[in-house]
Amino acid sequence: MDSTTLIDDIKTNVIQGRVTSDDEGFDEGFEGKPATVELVEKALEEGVDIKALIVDGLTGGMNIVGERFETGVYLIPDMLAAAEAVGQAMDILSPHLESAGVESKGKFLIVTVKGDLHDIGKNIVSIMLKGAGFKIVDMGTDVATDKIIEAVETHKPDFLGMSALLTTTMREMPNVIDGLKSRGLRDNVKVLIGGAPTSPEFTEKIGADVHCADAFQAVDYTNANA
Ligand code: B1M
Repeated sequence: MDSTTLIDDIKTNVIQGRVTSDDEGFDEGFEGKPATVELVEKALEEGVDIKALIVDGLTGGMNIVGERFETGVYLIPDMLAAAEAVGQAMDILSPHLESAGVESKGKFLIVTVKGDLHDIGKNIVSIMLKGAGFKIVDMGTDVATDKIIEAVETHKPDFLGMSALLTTTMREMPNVIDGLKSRGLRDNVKVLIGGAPTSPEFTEKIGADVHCADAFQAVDYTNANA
């Protein structure tokens, strides 16, 4: 099987919410066929480009899932099944993205902001940065603004990455930046933001340092500013 077909198959299986070959999928005809986990393992064996696998296969699949949710074709359990498939795929890919024994280039604190439970994108960013040689402090999802500011004070990270997937929760980002300013911490840390509703314009407006459309932009920025 060529690598494009393999990546397309991974994307299809994410859309079908199929983690392993035991899962039926939403449409007919998938029973018993290799699913996301088996296909990702095969892709690794065949030396498929991991970046293309993540961007076109996993993220591409989740984007279609999002469109189907928006148009009412998929419900929340369907989104969760797809999210589980991507999560397990990233668990398999993670050791291949983390370069062993690399001296830390700096400390990176990463969170999903208050009120927001989406963590797939944040986790991909974390894994990629770990692979690029940064020490990661991952505070998880739905992290209160005060807790983020306290963690910047305690951990003294070189970078703070904030993720928000909801138009309502992205509004917490300027609160974090204002809190950092009022505690005299803003100049000690570079602030990166990401997540579907964020944009370069929003980044400028709230006084963050950089907008990252994907995990690769986060790696490029941190490497350039380490
Ligand atoms: Co939610 N959800 N969801 N959801 N969900 C969206 C975001 C939505 C756009 C779907 C839609 O309507 N089309 C919509 C938001 C609408 C809006 O605000 N405008 C939405 C909604 C409405 C909701 C609920 C409110 C639904 C409900 O309950 N009625 C609810 C909210 C829960 C909450 O957070 N409080 C909810 C719940 C969920 C699930 C729990 C079911 C599940 C999350 C599971 C999980 O994360 N563990 C889920 C999912 C899976 C999605 C979609 C389908 C996929 C998100 C995703 O994982 N994308 C999403 C639709 C979509 O985005 N197409 C949707 C793949 C991921 C790799 O991309 O997260 O963008 P992304 O991350 C990228 C970049 O953005 C960037 O790099 C990443 C990797 O390349 N990036 C960063 C992200 N963060 C970064 C931080 C950085 C740098 C880069 O810092 C350095």
